[in-house]
Amino acid sequence: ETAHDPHAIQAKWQAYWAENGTFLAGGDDDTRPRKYVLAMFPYPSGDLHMGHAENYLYSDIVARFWRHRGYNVLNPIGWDSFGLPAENAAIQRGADPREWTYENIAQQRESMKAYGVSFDWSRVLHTSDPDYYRWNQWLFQQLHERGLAYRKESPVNWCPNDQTVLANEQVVDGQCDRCGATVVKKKLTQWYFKITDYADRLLDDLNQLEGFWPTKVLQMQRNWIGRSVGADIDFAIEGRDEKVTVFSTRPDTLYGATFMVVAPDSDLAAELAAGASAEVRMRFQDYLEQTQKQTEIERQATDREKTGVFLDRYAIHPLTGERLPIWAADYVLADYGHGAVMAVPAHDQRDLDFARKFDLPVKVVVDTTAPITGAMPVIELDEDGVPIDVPLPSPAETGEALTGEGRMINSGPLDGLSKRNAIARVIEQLEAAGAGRAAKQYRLRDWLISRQRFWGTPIPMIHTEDGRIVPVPDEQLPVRLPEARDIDLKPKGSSPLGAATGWVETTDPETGAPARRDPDTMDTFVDSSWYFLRFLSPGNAEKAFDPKDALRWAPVDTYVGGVEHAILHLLYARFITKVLFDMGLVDFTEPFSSLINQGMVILDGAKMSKSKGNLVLFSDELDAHGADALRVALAFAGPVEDDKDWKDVSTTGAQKFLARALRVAADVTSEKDVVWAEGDQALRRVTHRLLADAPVLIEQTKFNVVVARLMELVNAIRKTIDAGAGAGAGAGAADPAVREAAEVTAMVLDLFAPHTAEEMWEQLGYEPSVGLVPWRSADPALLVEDEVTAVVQINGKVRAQLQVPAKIDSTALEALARSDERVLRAVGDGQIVKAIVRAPKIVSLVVK
Ligand code: ANZ
Repeated sequence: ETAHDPHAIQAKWQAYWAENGTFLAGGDDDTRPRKYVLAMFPYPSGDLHMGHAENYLYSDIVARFWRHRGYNVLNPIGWDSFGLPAENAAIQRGADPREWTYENIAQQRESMKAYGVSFDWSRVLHTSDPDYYRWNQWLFQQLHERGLAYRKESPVNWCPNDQTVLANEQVVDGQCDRCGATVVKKKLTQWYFKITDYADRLLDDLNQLEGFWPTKVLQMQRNWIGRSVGADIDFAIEGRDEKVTVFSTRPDTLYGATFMVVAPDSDLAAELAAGASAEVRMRFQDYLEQTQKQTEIERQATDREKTGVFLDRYAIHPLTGERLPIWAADYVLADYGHGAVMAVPAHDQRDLDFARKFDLPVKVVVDTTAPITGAMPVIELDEDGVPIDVPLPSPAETGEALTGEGRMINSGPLDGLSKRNAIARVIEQLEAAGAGRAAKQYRLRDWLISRQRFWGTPIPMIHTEDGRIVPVPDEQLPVRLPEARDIDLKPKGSSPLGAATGWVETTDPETGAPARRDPDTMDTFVDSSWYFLRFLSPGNAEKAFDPKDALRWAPVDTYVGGVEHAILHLLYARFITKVLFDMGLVDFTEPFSSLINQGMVILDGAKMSKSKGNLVLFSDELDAHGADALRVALAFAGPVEDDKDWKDVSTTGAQKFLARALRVAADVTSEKDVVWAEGDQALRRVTHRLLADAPVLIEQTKFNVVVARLMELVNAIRKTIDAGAGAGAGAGAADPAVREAAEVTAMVLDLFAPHTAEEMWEQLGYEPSVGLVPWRSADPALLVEDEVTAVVQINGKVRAQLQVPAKIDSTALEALARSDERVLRAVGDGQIVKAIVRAPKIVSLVVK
């Protein structure tokens, strides 16, 4: 027997699928229910890697599954083809980023095709194509029209290496998430998308996704949005007309505020210092310089020695009229809340550390030893059982802030109240005094979308000579990128497009006067924030997408991708979806109904990377083992969300399994019209249990379990064939159950090893494609559990026999016995005084 050549059958079936459009989504006239399955589209940097192999495998399993279940499935693919790596590679090699990008796309496309993914290849998109990014420009203008795209000057994250700004989301531990350089702050005027307008909806709508998205991702999104609830409190400042507002999550502790702290790098600090003595001004200036050298992380580290300067200015407590000294200290951040806090050292650890360092007063306003409703007070007893009166510790002495709950003290009208009631009461008081109100704060910041780079979507705005900023008229879209060869791409702190004179110079659409294009390009996360909608209306020249198509297909039913996108991409896509909903263009508010995050493929416990030289290359593995073996090995390697160590991924094991599967199909000798019911019952049970369980397992994304069950079925088929060899007509290879099992194997194997499955299907005498075969339903009669006969004895005499499941437990068996008619009759007026039960076989009753 010759071993099968995976590459030959791959080529054969891939050509068939392409020629027959096997996996194209059905059109408008297709009446089947629809499913939209999507793998996060790749970035075309070099060839695909093992992470992609996993990603497209899982989404393909789901897509193929739904086709068998009778759905009209859309499983499209495209490329996220703008971005820095293309540009950097281009700069290093002197190549054109466009050529580099499209060469990589061609290579990745080949790999995907060789991998046998059932994509709808008629809908391919590249975000760097003008007919895609034209709609990015449209989207930008839509946001601009609605006040959701705006310019402001503010300190931004600046990557000194890539010479561009970064969104907050792209700064990881103070470093550029692309190149690892330490990110610095720089004041620039940039374009922002007003995602903060949607903060509440972005947070609250996560509840809809509970159970459909990984809990970890939901939590990361919640933390990122970071909603805090509390109050804004206004403090009058001596020698200043305007009040200063602080945000506090603990307004209940207002009576414990003993000083105020402002962020040294805020405008407020500079202004307050400017009104102080020359000496204070100098000390403040020094301190500011020190602060600017610190990263945000360093500033927030709790174990750091507190630093700060007294500004020699005073705030007035809004309820008591006390004078509170104002300090500048770096633990207060300029861009959170209002850049100023009321310091309550008794109940906030940072404030306490600061107060102890600089000898500021500490005033306790919450008695944390007092019992509070809903919590059991901890009462310690002495030797005689008399409660020990626990004294309230002094934070000034212990150095530990009292952060727990308790009852208010030293707080005038708030005394005796719980935290919750005190918060409500103090907000009423502040409102009455015109000195405060309930307020919320978010960690989320507006989305900075301008980039000073070439390879991206040009921002479709024009700066006129008289200082207006106007949209490029719709009929002039797209604003195309110029040819790269005419431009110096080296990063120099401003967009290379600004130096492309012929490109940047334009005219004012209203007056015809000379004007300049906005030289920046958009963050590529704009491109990926709505691409899933473009797949629905491929090539539409009038619209980004047709709302009718969106109504038909969207939202995405199953989205598959890496957990590295848990915040950025998913948050932006959710935001843009809500904007499109508000525009009336889509009828849903969440883009991805369910989300699968695949684990990483690692090697010997370590992340693979080019720099470590431990890369397992996708195309190498594909060449060596063929697509099906690679797919089966990965699917079998473990639960979807787990990391998979490549050294535990057995492509040889997978190859052997596939060869066995092919062989059983080849061995079948019965005709297509055999009566399955006449086949071996034990084998039929294995087959039908797989038919019944696989749909549940697939929906639970337990793909590895389904592969294991397929292996079990193939083994069972082999056993039946071998056991029946020579046993006469209708046995062994001729057993109808063998044919049935082989056919089911082919159908289910299609999810994992589609080329082998097609080959089996053909062997079994059918026309292709096995990929479109309707799922066979399991015969309930073959699913009943194994049963055994249990006997019920009464005083030693057998009175009844019961058919019970083999797995029945003693309690259930006894209950069955006691309620059996024959048993009831035999017991009559007697009393059951004892029952001895040995599940599943015997129940012995003693009756008196
Ligand atoms: C008084 C107070 C008393 C506070 C207390 C806490 C405990 P989250 O939960 O992160 O929103 N804060 C406000 N603005 C700040 C800024 N720009 N930089 C640093 N800290 C700032 O934290 C809100 C709390 O952090 C606020 O509540 C404020 O301190 C501080 F027993 O006000 B609190």
